[in-house]
Amino acid sequence: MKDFSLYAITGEQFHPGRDLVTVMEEAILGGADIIQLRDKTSSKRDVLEKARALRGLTRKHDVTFIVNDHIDIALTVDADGIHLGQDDLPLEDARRIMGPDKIIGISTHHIGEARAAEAGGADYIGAGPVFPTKSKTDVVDPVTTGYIRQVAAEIRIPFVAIGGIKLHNVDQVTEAGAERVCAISEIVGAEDIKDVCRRFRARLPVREGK
Ligand code: TZP
Ligand code: MG
Repeated sequence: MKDFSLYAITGEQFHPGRDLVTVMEEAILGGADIIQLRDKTSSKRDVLEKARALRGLTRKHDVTFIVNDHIDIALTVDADGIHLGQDDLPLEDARRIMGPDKIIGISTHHIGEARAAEAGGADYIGAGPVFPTKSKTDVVDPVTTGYIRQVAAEIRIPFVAIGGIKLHNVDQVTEAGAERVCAISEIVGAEDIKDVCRRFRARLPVREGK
């Protein structure tokens, strides 16, 4: 997959009254180089519509586009890939459906899950929630930066730190070994989204992606 640095995930509850595509375009213009559509509440039709719109946006800017949960929607809009949690379709089955060229990302909360994802052919993993977060409804204890250190030391595929990551604590995750970070609320809930993304990018190692 094309490498990336700053991963922005949608969270429409954080920008009431602001248009989804406009918000995500601001993130891209600020330096987000991978975008994920994550929508746990809308109807399948509505998620599909949003996916089409974001596919158009991400093509325009040549950034990677990932759909959370819905493999059928990812394939329908020709997204670059899918992101799956531990309770979603197993990696092996998802790979069979998506084919060898699509990106599959897997959420992990401990090193056993990270090892399994790497061994199973995931393209990247998410590691988190590093810090407490209000963006995820199912309660999961924070994995802390200790988990980031463990993943950085052992896992060879790209990993992205996620969960409660803000401009004020991003240095803690990069010091623990994360080269890529992901955020929802800090990015899409910001008044000046572009500025927040620029500030994140300035704290991350420069990558080829964009
Ligand atoms: N997976 C682990 S934490 C999280 C997800 C989707 C939510 C991250 O949101 P925020 O607002 O950046 O804490
Ligand atoms: Mg899921």
